[in-house]
Amino acid sequence: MERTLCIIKPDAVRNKNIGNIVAMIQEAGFKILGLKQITISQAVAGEFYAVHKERPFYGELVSFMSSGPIVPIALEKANAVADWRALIGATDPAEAAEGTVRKRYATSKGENAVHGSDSVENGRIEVGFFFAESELV
Ligand code: FUP
Repeated sequence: MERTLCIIKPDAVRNKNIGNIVAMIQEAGFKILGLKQITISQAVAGEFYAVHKERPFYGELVSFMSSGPIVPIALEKANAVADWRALIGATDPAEAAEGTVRKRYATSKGENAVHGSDSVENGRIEVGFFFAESELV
């Protein structure tokens, strides 16, 4: 079984879309291994997105991700990484396909409602970033 990390980002939490996004996850057949609501510091957000450190949008991304509560969700399913990315849609909601999470709920390319791991290896690493193994059922 493959694992991937979803994060419901601060914009989607503020817009009261936690329930809508969890419903999409469950209707698509993912098993929820862990789910919590937390607020992260700029330092933690910066660590999570360290791969983007040199990108021009890094500062805004880190500020945004620490601007309010987020909901990390550990997901499991066969082909979880690719299937969750397909359900999320393109980074920019203007380019996201009909029926995707970002098409429905994202505000902009920067405030785009959800995160999804980009590889099987990162899926494992990112689930471990937010959850101890003992928190996963
Ligand atoms: P994605 O995998 O679709 O979440 O996109 P990336 O890993 O390329 O980017 C991570 C996050 O950085 C995005 F969710 C939002 C932010 N970002 C911007 O703000 N501007 C950009 O041009 C690209 C990404």
